[in-house]
Amino acid sequence: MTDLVPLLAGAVAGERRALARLLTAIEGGADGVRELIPSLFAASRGAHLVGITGPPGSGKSTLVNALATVWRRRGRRVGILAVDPSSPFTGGAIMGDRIRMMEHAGDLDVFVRSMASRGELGGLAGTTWIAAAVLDAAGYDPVVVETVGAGQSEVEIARLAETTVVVEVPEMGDEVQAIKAGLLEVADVIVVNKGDRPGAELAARQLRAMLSSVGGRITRQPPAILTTTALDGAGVDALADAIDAHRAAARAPDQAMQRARNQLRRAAAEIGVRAATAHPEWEELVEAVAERRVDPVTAAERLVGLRS
Ligand SMILES: Nc1nc2c(ncn2[C@@H]2O[C@H](COP(=O)(O)OP(=O)(O)OP(=O)(O)O)[C@@H](O)[C@H]2O)c(=O)[nH]1
Ligand SMILES: [Mg+2]
Repeated sequence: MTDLVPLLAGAVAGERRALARLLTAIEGGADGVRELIPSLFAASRGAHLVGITGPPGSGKSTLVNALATVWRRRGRRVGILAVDPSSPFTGGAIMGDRIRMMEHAGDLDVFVRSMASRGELGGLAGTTWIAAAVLDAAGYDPVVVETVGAGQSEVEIARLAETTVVVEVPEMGDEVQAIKAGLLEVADVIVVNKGDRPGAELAARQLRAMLSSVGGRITRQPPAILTTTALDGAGVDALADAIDAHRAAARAPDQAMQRARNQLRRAAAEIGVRAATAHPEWEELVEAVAERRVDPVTAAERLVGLRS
């Protein structure tokens, strides 16, 4: 088993090479990752964990790049994880992200990493959470996680972030209704990017009207709705303000509890599945279910030790 603790120590001491190697080990689901988690938890410096999600091509990477510029000006060290859930180890989106983030290439206080995760411990969301914790321990704050807002794992990543920014574009049109539920669930800040295109202000107004007409959001503040043009930086200062301002709200006890609940639920689900599939009677019970001798619920309860 690889001992990753020395790499963590190096990353905490500011060694970029150690940090990069550690992230590679995490991405690849190395054996030592599980044992690293308690040290990682203890090494947290309390970075603001920011999730940026939204449809493909809405300008998330460009926006993160522009945000990094603003945050650097404010003296922050910025850690960025661009998560590509669809295409592990392929060039496309990852190369694109690298190019878009090139502006910060010579800046030691911006760390950009693309991840196509295959790790254990909760799949994509679990691995991303661990990688984000590494960047936190290495002294980056904020730590920004970019994901394409398409599937369940992305929503989960958003749930783990303290502040979730959903990036939309002016042309969303009828999509507005469709995205309503998802937006309400995860967004702390909604950005209509590509503000240089027609309809951006209109789209922002529609979103505001829509969100104010929806009740039931009792536990959280309504999201701020902003317009940006990531390409030239218009509105990006205000976006950074909104994200920074949300940090305090995100750390209110009820919000922290909700995030902890989500984390624990996800970890428990993952561990439950792992325990079940590693159980010596797994194959036997699979057969029994296939032959309809046992129902799947009873079998699962037996596998996780809830029934003998
Ligand atoms: N007109 C205009 N184009 C933009 C703006 N922001 C980004 N783009 C362009 O939109 C395209 C997609 O930008 P990305 O930043 O890669 O978008 P993304 O959401 O990260 O894309 P994926 O990671 O592939 O989902 C690029 O060609 C950008 O140059 C903007 O404010 N205005
Ligand atoms: Mg991107």
